[in-house]
Amino acid sequence: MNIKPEITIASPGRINLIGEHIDYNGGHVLPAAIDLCVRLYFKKNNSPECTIYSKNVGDRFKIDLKNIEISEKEWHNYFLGVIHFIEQKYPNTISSFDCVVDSALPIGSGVSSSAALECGFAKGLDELFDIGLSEMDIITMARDAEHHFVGTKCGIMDQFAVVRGKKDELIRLDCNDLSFNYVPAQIAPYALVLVNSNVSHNLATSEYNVRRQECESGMQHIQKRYPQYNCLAEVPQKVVKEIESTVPSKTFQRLLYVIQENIRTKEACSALVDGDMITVGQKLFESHAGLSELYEVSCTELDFLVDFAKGFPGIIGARMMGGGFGGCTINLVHQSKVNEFMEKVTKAYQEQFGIQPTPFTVSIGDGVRRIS
Ligand code: GAF
Repeated sequence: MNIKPEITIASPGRINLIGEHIDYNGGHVLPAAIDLCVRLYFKKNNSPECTIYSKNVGDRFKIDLKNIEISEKEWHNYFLGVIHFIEQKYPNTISSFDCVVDSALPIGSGVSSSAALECGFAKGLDELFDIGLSEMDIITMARDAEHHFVGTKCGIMDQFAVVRGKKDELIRLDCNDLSFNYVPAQIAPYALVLVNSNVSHNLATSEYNVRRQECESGMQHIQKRYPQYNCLAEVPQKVVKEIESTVPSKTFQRLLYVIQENIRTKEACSALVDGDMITVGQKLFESHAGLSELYEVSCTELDFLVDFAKGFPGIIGARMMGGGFGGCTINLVHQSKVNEFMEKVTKAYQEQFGIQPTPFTVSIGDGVRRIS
């Protein structure tokens, strides 16, 4: 399906340098939008229905605006959810339209192709129908679509980075009060290399939601004794150690990880500002160890990729990125070693798992925008 678009939107994926599984615990994260985007093409139509066509799925579906309900097909829900939440806040602002989606982002790979799609879709509808959505409307509506239509109880980091991303800047976001500032991504002489493991274990959504519940229940235990704390990421480590015997051991591990990762993120951010890239890299390795051993959201393939990076000259830091159970690792690689690393990691991973990984460099780009 091809349309002559009235509006074209570019909506980027995101990286997260450090601060994983921290957003829904009210801590600090350090994401950025990247130069890889999903493009969405929009035009109004005069038919009673809307048509969405995804070039990546190779399929289309129709939407009756009077009857927006959760679909059995997951990919429909990204669009249905966004329409539902726009209609809830700004009733009767959307009329029939056609939309074509073409994504250069690998799907299910930890670069948040889903937030890119939802935010890009909301932005396109806003431009097409002049709805007047604010940036925070787009961020929260995309997040709510994910919670209530797709079923992942995600935090707000991905949508925030997709909407507020800025070329060559990381975003230091405090997920407790949503205050943020831009931090120049001065990482030279290192480059950002992602390695897509090309595995996506189907535990991803269910275990993600379980982690969130474990943190919430751990926090309730903390608050029974210490009602003054309202944000898990900022609870002092000694408080968590005090309640160790009152919570299941897995819950204790999750709490410890969150508190340590939040501290690491702040330290990495200061090191970045000071130009101390070796410390930044070290924090990435520590973050991966926590994600793998305490938070248990890594997998054999990601652990292999990070171990390989650790032993590779010219790499100062690496870790899994995003929700986990597959997807990409993020690596800080000396610019002179990028090609050699990409070649060697491909060979080693293929020999180990019989799967071809996809290594690629990324640069930091702008957030969601109208390009025509
Ligand atoms: C996914 C979620 F969508 C984010 O909100 C975040 O929790 C991330 O996993 C882990 O840091 O991308």
